[in-house]
Amino acid sequence: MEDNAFQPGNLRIMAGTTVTWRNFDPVAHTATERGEEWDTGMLGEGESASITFAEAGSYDYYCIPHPDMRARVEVVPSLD
Ligand SMILES: [Cu+2]
Repeated sequence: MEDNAFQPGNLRIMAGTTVTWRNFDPVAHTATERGEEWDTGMLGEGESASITFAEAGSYDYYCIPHPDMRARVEVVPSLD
């Protein structure tokens, strides 16, 4: 999370991968799945949280305080 954006934005990862979000901004952000299947909770400057994606699927997420911050994690069974 940097400059009020998820960087990098969309990710394509293999099932079982752990993704870590770290906040480089002075304001707090979250990474929250649209259906609230997962949520990092509020992360202040310098804080981070990790989510492990066990199952394949496409997960759109956003930041609760800044709904214009959006991205997607695509989890695939294997990377070809
Ligand atoms: Cu935010």
